[in-house]
Amino acid sequence: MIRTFCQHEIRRSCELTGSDWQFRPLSGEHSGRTFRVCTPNCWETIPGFGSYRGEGEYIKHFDAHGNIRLEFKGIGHFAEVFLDGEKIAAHYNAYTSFDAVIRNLSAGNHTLSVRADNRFTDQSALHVPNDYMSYGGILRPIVMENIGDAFVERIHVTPYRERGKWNARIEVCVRNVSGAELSADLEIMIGEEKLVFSHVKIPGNCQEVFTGNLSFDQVQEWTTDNPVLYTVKARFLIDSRPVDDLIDRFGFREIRVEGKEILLNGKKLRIHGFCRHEDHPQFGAALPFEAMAADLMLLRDLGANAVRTTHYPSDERFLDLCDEEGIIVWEENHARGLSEEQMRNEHFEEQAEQVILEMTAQHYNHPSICIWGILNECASHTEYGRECYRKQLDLLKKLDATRPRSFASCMIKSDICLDLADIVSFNIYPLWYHDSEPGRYLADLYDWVQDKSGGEGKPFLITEIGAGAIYGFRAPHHDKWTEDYQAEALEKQLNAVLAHDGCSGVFIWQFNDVRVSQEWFAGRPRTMNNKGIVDEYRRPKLASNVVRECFDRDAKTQAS
Ligand code: ADA
Repeated sequence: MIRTFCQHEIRRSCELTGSDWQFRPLSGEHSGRTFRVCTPNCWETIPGFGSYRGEGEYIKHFDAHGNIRLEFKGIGHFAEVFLDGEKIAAHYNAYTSFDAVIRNLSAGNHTLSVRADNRFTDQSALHVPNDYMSYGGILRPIVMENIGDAFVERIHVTPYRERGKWNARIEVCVRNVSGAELSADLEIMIGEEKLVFSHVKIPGNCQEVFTGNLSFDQVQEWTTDNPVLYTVKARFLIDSRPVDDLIDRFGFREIRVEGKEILLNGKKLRIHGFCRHEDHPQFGAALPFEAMAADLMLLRDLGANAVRTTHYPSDERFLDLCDEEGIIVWEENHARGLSEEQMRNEHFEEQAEQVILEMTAQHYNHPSICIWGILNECASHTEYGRECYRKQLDLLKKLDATRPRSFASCMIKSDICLDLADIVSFNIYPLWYHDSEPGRYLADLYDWVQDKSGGEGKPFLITEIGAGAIYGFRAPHHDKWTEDYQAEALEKQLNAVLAHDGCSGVFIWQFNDVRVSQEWFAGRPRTMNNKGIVDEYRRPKLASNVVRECFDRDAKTQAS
């Protein structure tokens, strides 16, 4: 499955990922050997490659002809792509899509080679040894599309209310891949409403953005209780003949900050969330759609209404599910815990800003995304770090002024970037990394924020709080790493956060146990981050009952 809805009625597309791929390691003891695999695939799931850090090649033979577009949804984490031996694309970072357009392909069988490299090098400022795993391989689907001389590359829909009515500003980007100027018509439909651009001219090898507005008399808003989605269709016609199209989805909803509140359609938003890594012992980061859907059912059952995509943009199919389920999403660019020295890597700013560009362009229409985040626990306590935060938060605002921006900080009482964010967010671990009493610790931090920190008067979120537990480890002593301790700690932590009237909510760290890179390790039992409320196989720990009770109780309190 590519998306949970049909993206085309005219353009032909098919998923190239699936069976009948070959994997060849290009370094190490196994180089030269060939393995039959199915994709998407993280090579760490191939027997003998559990800790393989190096280069690998995935090969697929397929039939095609004419103009084709290949879209790669996620390759970990340096990618180079070759078609019939010719390089057609390169990309860094595993968590955003990239594409290649090939013109006038001869009819017949062709060979696609996807080379992935998951090594940690100076060229990689974002994928570094860390408290999560940087897997190698084809993490997300690859799609082949048959296109003509031009195709509708993207549609962005910005719903907004004006004089009591809902409107939508629509931007459609069309790419002319032929060498000659094209004269064409463009139709954009939302329900019965239609915009028509007639006899538009697009120069050869150029792209044009067409913008228009539509008004609506009667719409249903997207809310967490009633997440109504609408379909937008763009059709591209040459000589009145439809030659290409693109379909996307959006929701009529408005998210904004007012004083210390986050408002969804004018109503105060209360976050009962989890931080979620894309990780599974059988699939690595290449979770199949069914596994994502199962995670969301579990999250719902735990009383959650929100997910924070830690620490990188999410698979768009998971976002589709969040759109359909009315789950609030904080989506962030890719970074975790980078020191000032790591942020001074010559590639850091360009790589981090590129993720923002791709994340906002590719995920713009998802109504579930209500907060954009950046740079989890990076050096926001330093002047150099501040410059990076400022540039990235400014870039986010330029690309999308409709969503509030934030960053999760661990610079307790030393953060110097809070004035740059719309929402103030902190990661705290009382009862785990320090034995502070959660209520007092939170109140002390909150009071510091309100005292001319630059974050005073803004909404305040706890974006991480939690404790570790090894699944199945129970003991009368209830010491750390027992499920008993985790349950007791979470109860005190959640009660403290949800009782604090300055908090708009919480994202628990974390939903599921995840593998960490052995190069980072940091004393993690099992080379895993064991703070999941469910383990890596999604088996619930004792703390899951505590979370459900706390979230349900708070939901009732808020509703009363
Ligand atoms: C940090 C970090 C998380 C995780 C967590 C932990 O808050 O943002 O990625 O590493 O600590 O488990 O300690």
